[in-house]
Amino acid sequence: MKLVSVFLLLLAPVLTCCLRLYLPLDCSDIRNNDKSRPSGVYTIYPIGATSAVQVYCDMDSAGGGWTVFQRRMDGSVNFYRPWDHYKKGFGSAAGEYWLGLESLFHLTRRKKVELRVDMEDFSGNKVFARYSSFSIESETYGYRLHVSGFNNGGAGDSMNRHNGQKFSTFDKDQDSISGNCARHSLGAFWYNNCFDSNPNAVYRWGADATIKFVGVEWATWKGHNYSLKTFSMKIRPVQ
Ligand SMILES: [Ca+2]
Repeated sequence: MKLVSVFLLLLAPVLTCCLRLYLPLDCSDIRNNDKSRPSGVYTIYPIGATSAVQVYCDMDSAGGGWTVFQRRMDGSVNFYRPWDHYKKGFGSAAGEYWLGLESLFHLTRRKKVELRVDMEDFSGNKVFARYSSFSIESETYGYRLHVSGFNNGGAGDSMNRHNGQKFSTFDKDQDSISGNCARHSLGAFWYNNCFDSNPNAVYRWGADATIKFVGVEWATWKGHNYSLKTFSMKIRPVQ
């Protein structure tokens, strides 16, 4: 018995070391480890061994390896939430969710990443926008957004207006107007004065000219009275 205990004690550091080495930081680690892995839900460790979190990995778009940090698809999750929820994340990786600003900060801090935004309307049209550089600052600096290097996949550039902005929720106003963009727009985002992109707003099934500025919008593609069917934001290390 004693010998076994001593053996396990000696083995512990080895196990700890090598298990930690194997924990994927993001979806690109998972893909690089096995290129046959399909798109789906995986566990990643964006802030180290104790930070396990489930995400959806897009292994199909442009070579795969994308870590999805925001996803809308059916209106099943309420996205009108306070700061604390946007910091920690909410929803389900198999469906609609927000990964969380703290995890996102660590993912963009450890590696240089690009951003891809995929969207679809209710007629089955699909477009995207790609940005060669994407990062956010820490909570101390309001999770300020840095996004550049736009590449058009048909969607147009609805992120440029948000570059350099801090993140805002209805209970934490860090936008560029005297009013509260998150409250006006029923969402949470890197609002400016207020937005071209409002992906965390109300899921409301397509076009409706009677209620503008509160849907899942990407203005440079569909304007401010069309709420999209699917929307996802994802990052991948720059190769
Ligand atoms: Ca304000």
